[in-house]
Order: sequence, then structure tokens, then C-alpha cells
Amino acid sequence: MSVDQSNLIDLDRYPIHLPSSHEYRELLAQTQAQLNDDGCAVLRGFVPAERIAVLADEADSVADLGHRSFNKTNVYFTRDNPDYPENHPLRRFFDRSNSFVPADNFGVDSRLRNIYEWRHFSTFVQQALAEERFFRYADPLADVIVNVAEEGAGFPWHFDTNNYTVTLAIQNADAGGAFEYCPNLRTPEDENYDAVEAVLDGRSTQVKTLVLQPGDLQIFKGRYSLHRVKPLSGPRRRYVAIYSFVEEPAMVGSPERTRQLYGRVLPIHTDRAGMRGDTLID
Ligand SMILES: O=C(O)CCC(=O)C(=O)O
Ligand SMILES: [Fe+2]
Repeated sequence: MSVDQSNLIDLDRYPIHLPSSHEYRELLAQTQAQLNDDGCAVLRGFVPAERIAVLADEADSVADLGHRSFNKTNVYFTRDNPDYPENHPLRRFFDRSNSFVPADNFGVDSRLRNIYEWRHFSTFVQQALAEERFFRYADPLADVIVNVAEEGAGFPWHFDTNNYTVTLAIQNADAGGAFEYCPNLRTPEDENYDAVEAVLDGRSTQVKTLVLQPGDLQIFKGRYSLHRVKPLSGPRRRYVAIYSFVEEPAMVGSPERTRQLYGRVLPIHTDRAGMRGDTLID
């Protein structure tokens, strides 16, 4: 263990570096139980409040390098389908905006990267998710990124296209930004369109709200749980670090998707085109 990780992660509360300890087994059991219950686990104060400034400063120093992209999307990220009635969830489109700081801005000295690359971190997350195949993402633009969001920006309701997401809250906006989710609203067999429509209409009783504070780690299984980030307000930017893990060791994003999200591609993306791996959250 290097000094860096012990400086940032609250290892007294979250002894992820002591896998044979009783405390580790308890932590793992609790995290797994949260994931089993509603597909979402939160480790509050994973980086304690008094240490988060280091990460906020790091995000601040590269925030302007975020690549902005805007689109209109339904909750499924699919095209409009005129075969359905106009108010069907498949046909309801919302503004979505992203600003992702690409991962090559988080180099070997990055404290954010430090956490991601610490072997105890990925082992813990893998065990929590009970995933057999689990690797850090080989994409040098996408393995560790920061999402920068400002007033007016939003993540409207959606189902993720990947199975799980690991995020670390770094800074909240002045107001807004609560995470809302509906655990297991759909299944592989049933899209449950009526329930999705109720959420979009604001009349669902299945919405849970989570207000994350800087330093909280979230492990979220978003493929079956409809979710959004409520609109932000005020001048302060919201920063969230996204740590990507995948099922195949050599995967990188497709050139098209990479250009869309990060504004550029690297030789590795064009060389490996064909080994598809669009695992970034959305
Ligand atoms: O920023 C967040 O907290 C989560 C955003 C999200 O759900 C996504 O990008 O898929
Ligand atoms: Fe999502």
C-alpha cells in the first residue's frame, strides 16, 4: 500500500486492504446486501470530507478540458419509432449534456487514478459485484474520467447500457443534483413500459432519492433501474469521477463513440476497432 491511498481512502472505516479480516468480510457482506436489495451500494465518506479537497483541486485543474456533447435521447438511447403512440416511453426524448474530462488528463501522479489502480480497490468492487470476469478498462481516454456538469446540464431519466458503474462524488453543485432511481423497474424479459411511463409523468411511487456528498463512493447497477440526476443550479460545478471496469481485458471504445464522448481518438481506438467495448456509462 502506498501512502497516497491511505491518505485518501478512509481505511479505518473501509478496510479494503485487509481482505482476510473480519471487518472486511462485514463490509463486503453489507455492500453486497445493498446491491442485491436495490442495485445500488453507497460507501459514505469513502474519501473523508477533510481529504476531498485534494480531488476537487485535481478536478478543477482539468475541468476546462472536458469535452462537451449534447443530444436528445429517450431512456433507452434508441431512435424514434413512429410505430408507437406519441407519449410512449420509446418516443419521449429529453435533452442530455455531458462534459467528460478524458482519462489521459489523469496520469501517474493523479490521486484519482491512484485509487482506481490500487489493486485492493478493484478487488473489493469485483467481490461486491460478484463478477467473475472483471478488469480495469484498457481505454486510455476512458478508464478514469471526470464528469463536469453545470447549471442547466442534466442526466435525464435513462437505463444504462452497461451493467454497473462505479462513481466517486467529488463536488456538488450549489443546489439540485440528487440521484433518483427506481430499482429493477425492468427485467430482461419485461420492459414494464407502464411503470416507465409513470416515472416520466412524475406519478410513480417507486422512485428512490439519494443525495450523495463529496467523498461518497457509489456502485450502481443501472441496466434495469431507471435513473436520473435532478437538474443543477448555482454557479458551482458538479464533479463526479467515473471508474470503468469491464469483462474483457483488452477492450477499448469504438472510434465513433470515443470521438463523440471525448472529441478525439487515439491509435489504439482505430487499431482495435472491431473489438467493440462501449462500456462507458450511459
Ligand atoms: O453523474 C451521475 O451521478 C450518474 C450519471 C449517469 O447516470 C450516467 O451517466 O449514466
Ligand atoms: Fe446512468
